[in-house]
Amino acid sequence: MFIHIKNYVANVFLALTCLLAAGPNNAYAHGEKALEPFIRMRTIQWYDVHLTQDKLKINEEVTITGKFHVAEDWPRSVPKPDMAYLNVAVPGPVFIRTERYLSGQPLMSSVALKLGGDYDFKIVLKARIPGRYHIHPFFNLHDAGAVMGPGQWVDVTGDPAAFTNSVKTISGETVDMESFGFANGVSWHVFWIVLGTAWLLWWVRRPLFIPRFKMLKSGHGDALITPLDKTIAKAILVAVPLFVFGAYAMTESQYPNAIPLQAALDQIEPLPPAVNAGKVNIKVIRTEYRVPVRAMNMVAQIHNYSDQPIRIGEFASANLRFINPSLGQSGKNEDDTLVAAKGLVIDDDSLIQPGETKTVSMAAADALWETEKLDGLFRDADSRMGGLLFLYDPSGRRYIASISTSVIPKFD
Ligand SMILES: [Cu+2]
Repeated sequence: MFIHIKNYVANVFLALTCLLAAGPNNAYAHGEKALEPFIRMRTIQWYDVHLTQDKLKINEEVTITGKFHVAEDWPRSVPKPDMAYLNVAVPGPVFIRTERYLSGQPLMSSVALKLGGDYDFKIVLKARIPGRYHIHPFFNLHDAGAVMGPGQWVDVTGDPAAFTNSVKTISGETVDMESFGFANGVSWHVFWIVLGTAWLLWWVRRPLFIPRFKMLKSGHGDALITPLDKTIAKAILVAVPLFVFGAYAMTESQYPNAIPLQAALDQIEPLPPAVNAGKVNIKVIRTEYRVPVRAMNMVAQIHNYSDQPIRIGEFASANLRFINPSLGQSGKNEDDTLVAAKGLVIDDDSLIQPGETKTVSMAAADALWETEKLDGLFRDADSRMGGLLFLYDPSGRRYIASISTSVIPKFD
């Protein structure tokens, strides 16, 4: 038993040493794969995420646009998205966010998302510190965690000293956000730290727990607190609130029109359904994941209610994109590592005619299931998978269907 623990400690130590030795340049992942697979596949389903540029200079802006579907089959164990915050995952304050919109409306605070809704978003970032960063849009879901969108590398070059961030206040004055209020913030922190430490030291310098306990036991408890202690305590009790109110009154008179930090919840509706929404209905009958070949095999019944013949072009789940190569659709980025360009194989890939119901068997196969740690699904208490199926008619118009299915693992 003891040997066991010793080995374990040695292993942990070794692992930590390796991590440290690898250095920050090798630390590529930053939590994209950390959440349970069923959360990444069945909560926020990102698609069409696009960056306007991946090389920018200090002070230049990059706009991230994209869409996401809020899965209907939201996992039972994940709190509903009644409070969600859209942000961008970057390593530290290397950008500033200057604008943010959801479904065309300015997004100020957190937002409640509606299950089954589709939203589009737009975030504008301004480069602040040079470097090479992997940036992702992501949703912070209250009580659940961060669901990452697809990431992309961005290079920022230039002189960090040239960065400017000034805004015009409502009183008409222009302030530099990089330094505004900094001295004030530091002074308040120093003030409270000094006051708190002094009060602590005042008591710590005397005999502590055991001598005090003994005095208390022997009935000399009164001697532990001197009249001077009481005087100081009373002075602090009066002086601190007075000081705080005084400072507050000064701030009020100096900045009469201040807007407090906003704590309300934004109410933003999903996008109106696309004209062809609901024209394709997909019922997944059976899904097996074949562990050795890393293939998700789905048998699905597809009802085409539209007036156009359609074909399956892509299956997307947890930011992985499995493309049907015979269709070669959907503007994929060649160096996007999360795209399996030949990942989707369909047994009967002929057109599904208007009004037709066809049962097809699809295989989304790629090592990405494993490298993205989605194959851990079977070790979860919730082995359901979800994703978006993109279908196209001959004119290239896209039909999106959200699917959800339980998955049976196959080990042969
Ligand atoms: Cu990343």
